[in-house]
Amino acid sequence: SKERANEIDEWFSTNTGKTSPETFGIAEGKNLIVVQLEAIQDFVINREVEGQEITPYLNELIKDSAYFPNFYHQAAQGRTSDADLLVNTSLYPLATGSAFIRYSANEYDSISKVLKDDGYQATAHHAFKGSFWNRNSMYSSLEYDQFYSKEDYQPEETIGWGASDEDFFRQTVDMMPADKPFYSFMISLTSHHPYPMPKKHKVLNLDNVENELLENYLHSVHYVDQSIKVFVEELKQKGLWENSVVVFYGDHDAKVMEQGTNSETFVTGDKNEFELYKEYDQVPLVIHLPEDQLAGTYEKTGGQLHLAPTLLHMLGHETNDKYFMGKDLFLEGNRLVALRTGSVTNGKVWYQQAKDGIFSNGTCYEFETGKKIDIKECSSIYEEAQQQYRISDDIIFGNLIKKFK
Ligand code: GP9
Repeated sequence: SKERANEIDEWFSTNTGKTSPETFGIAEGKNLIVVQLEAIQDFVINREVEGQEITPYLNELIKDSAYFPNFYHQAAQGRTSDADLLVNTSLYPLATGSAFIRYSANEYDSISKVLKDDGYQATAHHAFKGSFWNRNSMYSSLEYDQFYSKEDYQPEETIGWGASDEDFFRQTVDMMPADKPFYSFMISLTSHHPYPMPKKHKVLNLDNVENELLENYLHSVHYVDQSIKVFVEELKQKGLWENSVVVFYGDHDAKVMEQGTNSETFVTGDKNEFELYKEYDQVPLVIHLPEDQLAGTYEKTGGQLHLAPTLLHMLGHETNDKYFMGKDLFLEGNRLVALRTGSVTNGKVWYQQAKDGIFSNGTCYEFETGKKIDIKECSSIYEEAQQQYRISDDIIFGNLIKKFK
């Protein structure tokens, strides 16, 4: 109804678009390179197994970057495509199915559109079939100048579903324009479940890891880490590293926590129930800026929904006339993180949904201590999450952004 549309429009004008004065325009005119990493979770960062670092390169890179260890994926059934939607359009994924498949013809606001209006070239890169997750169609709605998919890559090595990440990264750098500021959105692939790796890439000694899925995952993650190193070196060689904001984040969980196996103990150690819930949805977020600006560890909570305004603000773009639901991560305090799987946090309390989905059957934890507290303490963040899902769903189901304009 018209009334509901007005209500939603009003919600955006009062709740979103605020910029952080310390970071607004900090990377004005720079390129933006966003790398969505397949199934990379945060528990591998700064983690050793039998004396070996799993991600030695990322562990170094985060020292020169803004690193958010308390960052969460918010993907649902649409998995990789949901993470893409969250990051590029700052809307929530649907409760069922993938918006990429069900609503690709909609009008969306997106990082690509904002930057293209400013003269950037915007391209998407993923070395798999262009039709997968209906990307061909969705990316034309997001108005990328070009989507480079499977046929555009000539891999020297194929791992799992397609071109090795190393080939993908190298060849994507060659596709980046030299004459114009650009936005490159890239989706890696090698670390896809169930993480099969050729023998020559299994370089870690994992003799004591009994769970095969976890073992393959760790080998795969280590390989991706080393491919990122190649990627960054290539960017440096081309003079792009110092002219670009380069972002890495994990798209969704890796499904390696199997109850009662040593994969669970590896992942969880002696963590309590609450820490376990958190860790299950934590993915790393690493934002590298020219001259290592803003380098440091940011413990505040945040999620994929918040990236579009954060990055656009850094590049000097206001977003208050856009329908982005997220908020700048560099604004003071924690961001609300609502996971479509039923958890919600604001960095003070954490709501964990029960299997039946009934609010009062869920559990409320104090974020700082992991102690269970009265469920009422979680009711306001739960309500807020529900309200935001309704707004996002109404926008997508009703193609409202088109109507608002
Ligand atoms: C396929 C890749 C994997 O193109 O992005 O998608 P997922 O199965 O992780 O959703």
